[in-house]
Formats: sequence, structure tokens, C-alpha cells
Amino acid sequence: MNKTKNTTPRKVNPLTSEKFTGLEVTSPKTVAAGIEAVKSALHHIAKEAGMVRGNRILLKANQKKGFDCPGCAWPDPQTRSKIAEYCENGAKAIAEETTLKRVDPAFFKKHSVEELSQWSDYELGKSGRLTHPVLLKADSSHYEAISWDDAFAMIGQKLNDLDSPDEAIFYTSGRTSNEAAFMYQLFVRQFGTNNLPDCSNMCHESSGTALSETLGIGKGSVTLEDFDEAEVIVVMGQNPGTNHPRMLTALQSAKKQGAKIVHINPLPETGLVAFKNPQKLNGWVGSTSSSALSDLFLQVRINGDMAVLKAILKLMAEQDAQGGQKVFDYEFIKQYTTGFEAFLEDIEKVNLEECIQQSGIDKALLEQTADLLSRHNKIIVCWAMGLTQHENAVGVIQQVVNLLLVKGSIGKPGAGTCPVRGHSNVQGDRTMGIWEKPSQMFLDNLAKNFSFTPPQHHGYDTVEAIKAMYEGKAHVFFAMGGNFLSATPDTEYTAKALQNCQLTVQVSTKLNRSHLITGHEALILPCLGRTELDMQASGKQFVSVENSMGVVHQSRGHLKPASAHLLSEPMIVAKLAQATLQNSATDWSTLVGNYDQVREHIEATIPGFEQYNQRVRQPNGFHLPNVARERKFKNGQAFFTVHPLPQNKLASKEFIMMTIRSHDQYNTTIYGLDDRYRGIYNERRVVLMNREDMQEFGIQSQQKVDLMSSYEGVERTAPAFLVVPYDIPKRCVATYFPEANVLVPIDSVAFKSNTPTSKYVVVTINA
Ligand SMILES: Nc1nc2c(c(=O)[nH]1)N[C@H]1C(S)=C(S)[C@@H](COP(=O)(O)OP(=O)(O)OC[C@H]3O[C@@H](n4cnc5c(=O)[nH]c(N)nc54)[C@H](O)[C@@H]3O)O[C@H]1N2
Ligand SMILES: Nc1nc2c(c(=O)[nH]1)N[C@H]1C(S)=C(S)[C@@H](COP(=O)(O)OP(=O)(O)OC[C@H]3O[C@@H](n4cnc5c(=O)[nH]c(N)nc54)[C@H](O)[C@@H]3O)O[C@H]1N2
Ligand SMILES: [Mo]
Repeated sequence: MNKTKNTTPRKVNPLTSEKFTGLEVTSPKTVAAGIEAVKSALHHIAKEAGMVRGNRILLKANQKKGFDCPGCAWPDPQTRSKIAEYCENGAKAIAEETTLKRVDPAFFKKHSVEELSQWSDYELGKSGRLTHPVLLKADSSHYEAISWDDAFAMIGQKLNDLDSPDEAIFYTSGRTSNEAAFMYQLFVRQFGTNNLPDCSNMCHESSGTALSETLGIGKGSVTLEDFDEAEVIVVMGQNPGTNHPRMLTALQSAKKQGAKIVHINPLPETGLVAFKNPQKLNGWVGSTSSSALSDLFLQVRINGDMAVLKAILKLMAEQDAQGGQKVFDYEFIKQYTTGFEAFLEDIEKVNLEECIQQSGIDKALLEQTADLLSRHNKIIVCWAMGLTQHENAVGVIQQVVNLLLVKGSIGKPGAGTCPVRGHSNVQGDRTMGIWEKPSQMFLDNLAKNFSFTPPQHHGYDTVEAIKAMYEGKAHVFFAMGGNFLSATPDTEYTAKALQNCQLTVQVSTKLNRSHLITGHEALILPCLGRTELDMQASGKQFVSVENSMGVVHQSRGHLKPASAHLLSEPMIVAKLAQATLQNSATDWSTLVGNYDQVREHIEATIPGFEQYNQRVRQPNGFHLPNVARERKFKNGQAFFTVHPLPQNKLASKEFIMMTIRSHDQYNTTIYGLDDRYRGIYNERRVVLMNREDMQEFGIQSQQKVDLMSSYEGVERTAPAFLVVPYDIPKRCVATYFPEANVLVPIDSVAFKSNTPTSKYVVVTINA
């Protein structure tokens, strides 16, 4: 193909604007949810969707005949609350999608791409729903309307002009339904590549890698019902009060039945401290009774988790060796596991002092935790990004598995692994084959059912995809949802990578920065959201999704679409396939005309989906098989593994920075400027810092500082952040994602999973 370089680069800003918006700081909240959450939810829904309409929409959220909340992947209980089976942040996600504001061709005529790139992410997102397909021509400053047919013809042509299918990249964000995802990967593989990076590469990839190596399945092993039987629930590296608020209800219920909760986090996250259930009447009206959820809080240093786990295991091994009480489950270990001796030998060598130093947790607290775990046998460990986005993430998660294995806490009621997923269908997308490293069995099944030869070599993951575009090895970038530019690491590097492309295409519901930092030419293809009615040739359709615990269920939108010009994601894939593939044996029109047909193909291709169309129509959906839950490990065995303590050495002026979510955002979508639980209002360009560190470095509260990261000789700067004194371990700081992504080096990734180390960026602070 003619690989013209981007000759007229527009002066676009890949970063959100640095204007300050008026920081206010109060003390962090001690109670999560309750009346404040209700007020906040209603405020967002009324402002975006209208009060009456908005409330009608909310009543359908997560109901058996309603739509799956586009917020998180936390599962729905068997018995749903009639008033509110959603949470404050789910309501905000729904408000974002059901907003009455519109981004139409007139909007694009008015605002150039250069101008829009000067807006903040917050302002971009608040502009409204995208209504028409639009094209940004190579020499143009503004997007303009294009017909769907012309848009597909253009993409088809660009794809077919490539020298190899591997010069195209097909990204997926985790909201895409099973049906759309299955069709999408089928199209991409018929086109001839496995270049299917997804948001999972930046999210729970480390969990998937760690768990498949040890337990034979990359998914968690517990169900929601297990929470009610658990004796101890450990929550590590996760902020459920903000990111999975409905998990607090499960924790509260577990606690009522006697479970103890251990919280391991550098921050005392609100919600685990105390929680008022807004789904109960006393929560809605703000009764004074609130429950302290966590029994033990280990305020670990960033990436001190390996030290904590090793110390606890060492103390447990000592108790076990003393006899008296049964600490380790030797029957389970003998029958189901391999590698226990090597594991125990490593644990016996652990230097407790070193672990105390590295984790920042004192001996007494480590002993209390070890004692609690020694005395109980039904243990669930939950975790999220605080564990997965580190260089040694896979090792830390495998150490969690070791802990569960010694207790026999896998595959029995009330016990197991619980990686808490992010996007509402990120787990389902992977099940559907959105993966750059598909298994041979999956490819063979595709070949058999669709009469073609799928590409056999692996494709690019997210980090590899960015590098390929940067190095000029890939020329077309297509995104099924998401905000690739702002979600990925090293924003300026990624911007150059995208700008190197011939064509960038975004299938989206809302405007974001990835629409502004584009290839030579760019398209935005607007699609239906979860809440909207999806009509196809055979009538009203529903889609299906898989939650964090492997339950597949339906999601049915009811609202009139935001614009008459929107297509569903499955329809976009079908039209893309028709415009691109010359010899496809698949009848894409028939397929998309009735999603039951897509589900029949899924059933024929992917194990666990027997009688898919029938079972997905059951009110609670169905559980996919899970070898860890059923103790049917690969070759009958689960594996203990051995992992070293990380080095984590800092030079005299260095800090470890974690990039986290505020209470008012959904990844790169900024709902508002408040982080209510942390007491930070009206500003996102903040860095949370320990008070003693501030004193030592002569930094004042709300002082403006620049953050610098230096990695393998490359300097990166994020200017102008305001310092907020916070209860965070010394030499640890926190900033919000995506403002600080510019500091995350593209080469700093987790071993094996290749996940960017978004929770471990070494920085210096320039006052
Ligand atoms: N409202 C809302 N809901 C969401 C999202 C959202 O943005 N907004 N995002 C969705 C997505 S895609 C995901 S993946 C999930 C993310 O859910 P979380 O993983 O809860 O999100 P983060 O804000 O990244 O929080 C990570 C937590 O880990 C802690 N942490 C950081 N480093 C370490 C460490 O080294 N050790 C330990 N023990 N803890 C550490 C941080 O203090 C923080 O509490 O939420 C999903 N749900
Ligand atoms: N520094 C740092 N970086 C991170 C993280 C971190 O903790 N720190 N977290 C990482 C994680 S866990 C994740 S999952 C990724 C998230 O990465 P992405 O999934 O790529 O990003 P999102 O912000 O969730 O995508 C938001 C966009 O999706 C589009 N959208 C919303 N709903 C729909 C829909 O129904 N269909 C379609 N087609 N589009 C829709 C909207 O246009 C919206 O602007 O970010 C990662 N990046
Ligand atoms: Mo995520």
C-alpha cells in the first residue's frame, strides 16, 4: 500500500488540559454509600438523562428482563432488589450513556479537532452521544458526516491494500457483548490476523496468566453464594467502595454470617472502613447505623504484597510445625497438588524482618492475620488492579494461590480465588476469543465450523500493538469501544504510534481523546449502547454477557436509540466483514439478522455453551464450567510455585507512584471532578503524599509540583500537580489515571503478562 506519512500533523494535544479547576480538600469519608451516594446518583442521572426518564431507566438496571449495567462486572444476586439493583457509580455509568446531549455533524463543524484536543477529558465526555458516522480527511481540520456504506467501503479498501493482514490491529474494550465479540474475532481471523489486543491486557491479564499456570483456568473460582459461606475474605489491591460498590453488599452479608474481612491496601479505602447499604431503606434515608467492614487493615507499602504473603505463610508454617491445630490441609495438598515441598522450603527461608521492612506492616499485625488464616479453612481472596499492574504481578497472584492451596481453599463452598473484573463483559470477550494468543483448540474449532484456515501465529497484545504502530509495522488501527490513547501507558509515545497509522477507526458511544489523536485519516462509527433497543431483521434482539464469576446472562436494552443513525456493534462487524472479505463462507447478513444464530455458532465453537439459546433465557442465566471450582485441575493437579521478594529499591529522592481511579470516573470517562470518599473535590491533577515526606522535602499542602519519571534513560514529565497530604505509606504517592499515564514507561511491564506497571512508576517530585 501507499504508506504516505502524516504530512499535515494537526497541532493536537494528546494530554488532558492542565487548567486547574479549584481544588478543595476535606478529611476522607469514614462511611461509604448511604444517603450521599443516593444524592450523587440522582444528581448525575437527573442532569444527563432527565429526572423522570432517568429514574425509569435505572429501574431496569440489572433486572432479569433489563439491561446489564455497563458499570462493572460484579455479579447480580439471585434475588434482586426491586428498588435498586444498581449502585451510585452504576447510575453514573447509565447517566453517561443515556444523556440527552448530542455530538452531531453540526458539533464537528463548529469545533475543529485541534480545538477539541485542548478540552479536558471531562469536557469531551460531557459533550454527549455521537450520532452519525464521521470522517476526518487527511487534509481536513474538522470531522464531517459520511454515509455508513462509504465508511465501510473505505475501511475495507484500506485493509485490503495492506501488504499483510498483520499490519492491521483490532482492539476491544470490555463492554462488547458476547455476540459482537464472537463475530468480531471471527471477522478478524477470516481477514487473517490474531492482532486482537484488548483492555484485559492492561487489566487482569496478570490474573489470567497466574491462574491458568497454577489452577488450569484463567478465571476466578468462586460464585457470589460462596461469600455467604466464607470464614475469611481477604481484599487486596482493590477499592470496591468506588469501583465495585455492590461488592460491599456481599461483604456486609458475609460479615453478618460471621466472616472476618482483611483489607490489604496502601490506602484506607472508604467502604471497607464502614458502609451503609443504599439498597436497604435505612441506607437510603441515612440511618446512623453503619458497619465497619474490615476486621484487619494492613496498610501495605506499594508492591509490599509479596512480603506480606511470604511473612504470613512463614508464620502459618511455624504454627503448623508446632502441631496442635490443623493449619495446612495435607489431605488436599496430597491429593490435588504438586510442588508443595519446594514451596515450603522457600517459605521456611523467609526473613521476617526483611518482610516487615519491605511491607511496612508490623509483626503483631502479620501475626494476627496469620493466626486468623490458620484457624479458618474457608478463605476467599479478592483482588484487582493493586495486584495486577506490577512487574511481579503474576508472582504475587501465584503466591495468593499458594496461600489458598495450603488451606485447601480451592473448589469448596465458601473458598477460592476472586479476581474482581473491571469492564462489564471483559471476561466474556476473552471467552469469545478476543485474545491475541488463542488456544489451538479454539482455532481448530473455528476452522471446523466456519470452513477457513485461521492464522496460527500469535498476534500483538496492547503494548506490542503500540510498538508496532510506532515502528511503522502496522498501519490500520480499529477499536471496538474504549479509549486506546488515554487508557494505554506512555501517552506521548502512544500518540505518535497512532499518528503513524494510515487509518484509525473508533466504534464509540461518546467522544474521547482517541478521536482526536488519529492516523492520516480517521473514522468514528457511532453505536448503540447497552440501554438501547436493538432491532434487526428478525425483530428485537438481546445480547449476552459473562460476569466476573462466570455467569452468562442476557442484557436487553429498552430505550429509543440516541440517534436514528446508530448501528449495533454486531451490525457494524457484519458490514465490515462484507466490505472487506471477498471469499467468506459466512453469511454475515443472516447471522446479524437474528442474534440467536450467532449464539448457535458460539455453542458449536466454545465448550460450556450447550443449549446456549435456551439457557441464556433462564432468569438467572447459567454458570460456565470451571475446572478450579470443580477441582478438575489439568492432569489432576494444581501447582505450588516459588517466588522471590522483589527488590523495590529507591534512590534518595525517588517515590513509588500508583495511578488509581477517583470516585467520579469510569476509566477514561470522567463523570465529575470529585473524589468524595477521599475528600478531594473539584480537581483531578493532584498527587496524594505522606505528610512526613512532605515535611522532609519541604513541600506544602496544595503546592504545585512537577512529576518526573526516568526509566532506562528516558525522562518523562507530567507538569503541574497539586499536592494533597494523605494517609499513604512513606515514599508512596498516588495520582489519577489517565492524567498520569504520560509517566508510565511503555517498556515497564509485568513479567509474562506484559501488563503496564500502572501501579508502580518510580518518580521524583520537583517542587
Ligand atoms: N466507578 C468505577 N467503577 C469501575 C471502574 C472505574 O473506573 N470507575 N473501572 C472498572 C475497571 S476496568 C476495573 S479494572 C476495576 C478497577 O478496580 P480497582 O482495582 O479497585 O481500581 P483502582 O483505582 O485501580 O484501585 C486499585 C486499588 O489498589 C490499591 N493499590 C495500588 N497499589 C497497590 C499495591 O501495590 N498493593 C495493594 N495491596 N494495593 C494497591 C489502590 O490503593 C487502590 O485501592 O473497576 C471497574 N469498575
Ligand atoms: N495508568 C493507568 N492506566 C490504566 C489503568 C490504571 O489503573 N492506571 N487501568 C487499565 C484498565 S484496568 C483498563 S480496563 C483500561 C480501560 O481501557 P478502555 O476500555 O480502552 O477505556 P475506557 O475508558 O473504559 O473506554 C471509554 C470509551 O468507551 C466508549 N464506550 C462506552 N460504552 C461503549 C459501548 O457500549 N460500545 C462502544 N463501542 N463503545 C463504548 C466510549 O466512547 C468511551 O469514551 O485502562 C487501563 N489503563
Ligand atoms: Mo480494567
